[in-house]
Amino acid sequence: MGTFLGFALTLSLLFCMAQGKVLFYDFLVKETPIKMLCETNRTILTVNGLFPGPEIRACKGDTIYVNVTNTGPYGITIHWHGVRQIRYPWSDGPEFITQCPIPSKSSFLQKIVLTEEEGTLWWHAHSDWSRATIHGPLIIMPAYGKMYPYKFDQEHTIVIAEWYTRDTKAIIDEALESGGDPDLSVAYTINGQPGDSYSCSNGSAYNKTVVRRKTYLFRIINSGMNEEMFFGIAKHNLTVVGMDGAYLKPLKTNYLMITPGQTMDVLVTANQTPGRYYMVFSPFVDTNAPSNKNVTQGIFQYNGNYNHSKTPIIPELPGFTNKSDAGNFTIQLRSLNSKEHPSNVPTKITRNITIAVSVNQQPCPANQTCTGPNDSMHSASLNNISFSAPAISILQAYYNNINGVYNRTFPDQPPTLFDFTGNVSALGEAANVTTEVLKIDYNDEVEIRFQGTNFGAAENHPMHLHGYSFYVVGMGDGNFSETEISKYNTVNPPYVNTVGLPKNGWAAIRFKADNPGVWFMHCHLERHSSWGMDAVLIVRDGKKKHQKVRPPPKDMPPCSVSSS
Ligand SMILES: [Cu+2]
Repeated sequence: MGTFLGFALTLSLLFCMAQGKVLFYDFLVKETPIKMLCETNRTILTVNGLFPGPEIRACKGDTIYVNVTNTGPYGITIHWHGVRQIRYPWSDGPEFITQCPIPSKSSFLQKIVLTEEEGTLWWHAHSDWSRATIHGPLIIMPAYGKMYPYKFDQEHTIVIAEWYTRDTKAIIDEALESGGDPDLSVAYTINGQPGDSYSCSNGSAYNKTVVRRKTYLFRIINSGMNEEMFFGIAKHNLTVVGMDGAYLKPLKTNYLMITPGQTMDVLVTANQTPGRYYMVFSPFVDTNAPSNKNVTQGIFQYNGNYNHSKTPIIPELPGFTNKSDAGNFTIQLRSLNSKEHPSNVPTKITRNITIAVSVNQQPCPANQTCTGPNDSMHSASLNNISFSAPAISILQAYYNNINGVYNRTFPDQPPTLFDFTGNVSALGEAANVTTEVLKIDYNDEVEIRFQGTNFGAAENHPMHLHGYSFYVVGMGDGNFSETEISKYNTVNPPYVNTVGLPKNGWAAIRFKADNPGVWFMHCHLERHSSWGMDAVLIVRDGKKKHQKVRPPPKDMPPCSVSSS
């Protein structure tokens, strides 16, 4: 009997045994002691005492309830990254966009409505910089009776994170007050382990034991705060088969580049001489801004008899600054576009938006000392608007018709046209600090062209949209030009929730606005988002009953309680 139960449990981790299940999870946010590298006496905020946090595992189309109880010292929110939350933005999570923080010593029952998502997603805190330690996998298997479009023997989740030596809320609070750079992370971790390249690691590293000739599905999540990463395993090919909760046309490569916010599903076959091989994440740094240039190493280790004491073989990865290798990987990605998983790229665009993406500087307020560039304050913007969060949530203001919380004048085009990626030194670098939303009609077919600019420390910006995945129909260096439209891929572009906008380049995305609600759109580099590289899309209700935002739950966290 015990064997049978064990067998059934193992099966349910691999295949879905029923359709449209309702699942329940408990998340306890709490201060947790942790030993990391040379720090022996640290406390971090975790969910259920785990770093990375607990896995949520569901099937396509399931509904998940997560009872989030906050016992931490300040308010937090949790976001289900890549879940569309059709007609139900109430549980989406970004603070002051769809809810106020869950106060200390209280709970919020969040409802995660899965529909089309299939593959690897993740969840993370979406308040201040708490997501540095509050994050974990959200794995969605094919629906009951359906198969993966590829074969593997075993699966395995890899969560990349950045380790800071201080409380991350204190780091960002201080940086925003002084206008200076926030602390850099000091290490990258693989499933909570920095690996043997760091002092005090005592030679320990994350270790995945493999069996020769077996194929492994690696579900890779970049929960890092501020850096894109290259990844590779010495001597082994990677086949990328999924991204951001959707399937890709299999792409064989010996390295990949993954931005913060992105997830990738990768097949690896253990087909080399039995031995120990390093798997390495190394940052992609295409900017003059300060950055953590360490790497993190885990070990891909064959079982069986061979000389285990030999130093593992190191993979050859692109150098830190190799923009062309980063781009060459990204532009090869295609969606699977099979009969069972078709692409539906919008082709009758009814709303065309161009958004200039900039790193700015704001003048230092009178009677204050600022530690940003040239004694100014760091800032960032979309279409020259540096987003300022209101004191109550935009969703609550929108739903309840409360005036004075936000303006509706986010422009569809950059307010001034200039050579975005050229010499911008003669132009002023300050943006308008304000709270604007972009209103979109239900069922609009939307194209957004993100245009990078050369202000400040230009770099790759992983632009993330809540409430939607979108097709990346085009991408390139320099300024966008209309001649690019004829080169768009409208057949099988990748369907993702986060696109790495190339440094001083552009990216064009398309989606059908079929999910009414209030949806955050922001750079997934935490320092840029904190500096204002954010916008809010309000997709209006449709005319029919099933095209409207559902009513809120009764236990929405109150907005009157201060979060700090
Ligand atoms: Cu950015």
